[in-house]
Amino acid sequence: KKTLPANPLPTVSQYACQRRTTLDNHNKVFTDALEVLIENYEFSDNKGACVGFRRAASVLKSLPKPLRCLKDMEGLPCLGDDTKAIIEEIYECGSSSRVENILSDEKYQTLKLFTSVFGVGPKTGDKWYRRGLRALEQVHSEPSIQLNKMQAAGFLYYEDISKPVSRAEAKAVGCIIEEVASCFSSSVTITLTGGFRRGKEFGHDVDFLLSIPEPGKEDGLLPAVIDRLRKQGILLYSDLQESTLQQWKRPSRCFDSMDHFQKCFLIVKLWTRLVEGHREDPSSRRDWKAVRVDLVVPPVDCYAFALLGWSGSTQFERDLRRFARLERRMLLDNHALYDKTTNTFLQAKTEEDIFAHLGLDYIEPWQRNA
Ligand code: DCP
Ligand code: MG
Repeated sequence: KKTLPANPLPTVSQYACQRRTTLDNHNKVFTDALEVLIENYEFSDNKGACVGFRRAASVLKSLPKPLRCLKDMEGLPCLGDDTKAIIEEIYECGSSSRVENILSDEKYQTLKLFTSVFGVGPKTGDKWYRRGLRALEQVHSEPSIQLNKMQAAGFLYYEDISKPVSRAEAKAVGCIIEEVASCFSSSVTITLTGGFRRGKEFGHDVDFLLSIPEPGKEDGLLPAVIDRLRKQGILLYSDLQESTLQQWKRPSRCFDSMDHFQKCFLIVKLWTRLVEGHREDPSSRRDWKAVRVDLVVPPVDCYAFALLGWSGSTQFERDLRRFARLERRMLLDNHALYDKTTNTFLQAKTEEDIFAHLGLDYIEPWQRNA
C-alpha cells in the first residue's frame, strides 16, 4: 500500500479560471520582469513566445506567498526553462540581465513610448521607429506622417489620457453616462466592468456595459448618448461601432477577437469639480481632465457573457476559453457558450450560470486578476 505524504502541497491549476488571483501579488519582482519580456515579444509580434511567459506570470500572481527559494517552483505549472532561469537570476543577482538589456534597448523604449498613444499599436510604432523617429515630438512634426482620427485625438489629449484614471474619476464618469443614457430610456442599467470591477484603484480607461431589459430596444442608445455628450460640450472624441452580431454564428476559436456588440470608444471631458474628494489646485491650468471611456451594449440574452468577457483580466479570459475548448469541448466567447458534444448553445442569465455550465467553481471578479 502506498502512503501519501502527510501534507501534500495544494496543486495549482494550469488554468487561471481554476485559480483565485487577487490584486495582492506576492511575486511582483518576478512578474514585473516577465511582463517586460511579454511586452517586448508583443512589439515584435512573437505570439508563441508571449503565451508561455504570460501563463508563467499569471501562475506566479496567484500564489498566496512569495517564492522564497528555487524549490518553491517545483510542481508549479506553466513555468518553462526560460522563466525558471530568469527567476533564478533574480534570486542570485537581484535582477535579470535579459530583462535589463530589453529595458535599456532603444527600440523597446521607443515602441513603449509610441504605443502609449491612443490608436497606435505595435505595427504603426514599428513603422515610425524604422523611419528613424524616436520622440513623440518628432512624429507630430513629421509632415509625411498622416495620423488617423484616433491617433490625432491620442496626441491631442496625450498628457491626460496617458495618466491613470482613478476610481473616483471612474465613478464620476459613471454618473455622467447614467444621466445621459437615462434620457434615452429610463430602464437603462449601467455596469462598471474592466479593471475597476476587479477592484483595481486605477485603470487606463473606464469600461461600462449598458443594457436595456426589453429585447431589441437597444438600437439607437449609443448614438443618443454620444449626441447628448456632444450637446453638453464634453465629447472630445467618439468612434461608434454598430453591432455586427450574427446570432447563428458559433463562437470563434480566435481568443483575442473583438466582439460584435454595438459599442463606442470615447474621450470625454471630465470636470474635476465632479470628482469626489477633489481639491482645488490653484497651480492647475485647467479644471477638467480628458478620460478614455468604452461603452458596450450587448443584447439582453448575451448580457452575462458580455459581462464575463469585459470584466477580464485578459489572461483570465484567455484561460476560460482555453479551458472550455480543451477540457469541456465547448466554445466560449463574449456572446455565447456552445457545446460541441450536443451541438447546442447553453443559455445563461448570470456569470454564475456560465461557470456552472463549465463545471467550474465560481470565481469572484476581484479574484480574476490573473
Ligand atoms: N478584453 C479581452 N481581450 C482583449 C481586450 C479586452 O478579454 N483583447 C477584456 C478584458 C479586459 C476588458 O475587456 O479586462 C477591458 O479591457 P481593458 O483594456 O480596459 O482592460 P482592463 O480594464 O482590465 O485594464 P485597465 O485597468 O488598464 O483599463
Ligand atoms: Mg479598462
